[in-house]
Amino acid sequence: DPFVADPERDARLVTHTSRPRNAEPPTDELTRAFHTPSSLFYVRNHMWVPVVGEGAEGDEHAVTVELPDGETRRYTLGELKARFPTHRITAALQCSGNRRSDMTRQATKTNGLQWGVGAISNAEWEGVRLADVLADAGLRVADAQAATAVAKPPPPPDDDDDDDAPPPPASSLHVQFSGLEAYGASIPLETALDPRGDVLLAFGMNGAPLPRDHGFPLRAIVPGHVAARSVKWLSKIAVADEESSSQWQRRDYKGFGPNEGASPDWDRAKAIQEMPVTSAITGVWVGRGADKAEPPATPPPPPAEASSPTGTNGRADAEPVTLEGYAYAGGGRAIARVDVSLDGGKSWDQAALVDDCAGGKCPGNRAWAWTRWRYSGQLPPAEAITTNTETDTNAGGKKACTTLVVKATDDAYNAQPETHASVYNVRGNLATAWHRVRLCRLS
Ligand code: MTE
Ligand code: MO
Repeated sequence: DPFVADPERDARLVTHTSRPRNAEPPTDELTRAFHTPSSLFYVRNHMWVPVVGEGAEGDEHAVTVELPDGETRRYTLGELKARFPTHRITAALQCSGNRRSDMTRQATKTNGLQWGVGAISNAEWEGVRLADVLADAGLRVADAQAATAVAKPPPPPDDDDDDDAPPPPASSLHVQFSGLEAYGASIPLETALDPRGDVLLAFGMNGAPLPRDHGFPLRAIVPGHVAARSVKWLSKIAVADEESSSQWQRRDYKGFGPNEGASPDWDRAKAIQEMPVTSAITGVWVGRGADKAEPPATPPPPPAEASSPTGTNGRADAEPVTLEGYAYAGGGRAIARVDVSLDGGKSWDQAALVDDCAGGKCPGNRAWAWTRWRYSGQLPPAEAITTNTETDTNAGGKKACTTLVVKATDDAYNAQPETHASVYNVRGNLATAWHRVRLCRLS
């Protein structure tokens, strides 16, 4: 049983499967801190957690780097730490399946773990730059380009004594990562070499060595990209002329047209790399005191329960309400604006952005972190609730219900789709539609 050696986990995590471990932070704790405590950071394991001895912090763990010509170079962790400059970045990781359960509920069946809003977390990562290590291992972009040129048929002869055809771009090469337990994925070499891309071989998380669940002793961190590329328990890095052949590169983490149904054309679809913009509501407070700057000491029920008969507390008059949550855009794009609606999308207002990366709070070349947001307003009174609201008589009493909505816009003016149906794919990937929470009150 390869799972017997899996680490102890925080009891607060909401477990989807325990073997392998897949769990997300409870919604009411998800955005309590800018840096998700490592013990609450979501866990997405496809297999068991490899056992690596304590000495791995030094010389007992090594990563092998293989260049396109087949040359290899081995680096112990101790050597990586000693020979390369250390970098720190704050970056969110988000699974492509985050909010998949919303897509299932609002569109139709999806295959995969039915994550809530918590397959995302934010941490400070410490490590060395992949680009520095590749250069040290002997990778020269020109060599790399020549290596692929050899693999391609020669250009047709032409009559002028012109220059040779230009070498193929570095974009035709990929960096393949392999983990100790056989997971693998890849990124384009261009991503790895982007001087502002901050791709790390990370050994630290939130100021401590990586916890075992998060890749001890070494993982890739590819900020702004789907977390599936941030391979944990990293043992091999290969620069090659094709993507990783793993199912996680060639199959699972792709998106499809909403028409493609249960048997999409896997080979035609592009592997997910940079993430689109998304946001979610993680807390709702209703009633007196809800407009205070600080949330009440007793946390409210998580949003999933805000719509259940027992999860309601207010009366359906005009009442203060406070919402909070996160917004995140991939590719290092910053969050420009967060729009909130208290009436199902009829009218909108802007949330305050809680996190601001000024003052060295989010080290890194681009906006890799999430942005938490907060909004206080007045719920529409019951008599004003007509469209986009529902009356729920199931619970014995009459309830006036409204739908709280959030959507974010990034600094390239990318916005979230209104519906999950419009981005439906059988894998339930990139479920980034407007996040809706139904809120019912006694009337
Ligand atoms: N790396 C290895 N070796 N094995 C895995 O199962 N899961 C990937 C990625 N790297 C995985 C992996 C996926 S799909 C995600 S979402 C992230 O790790 C999750 O990282 P976390 O568990 O640190 O949150
Ligand atoms: Mo994932």
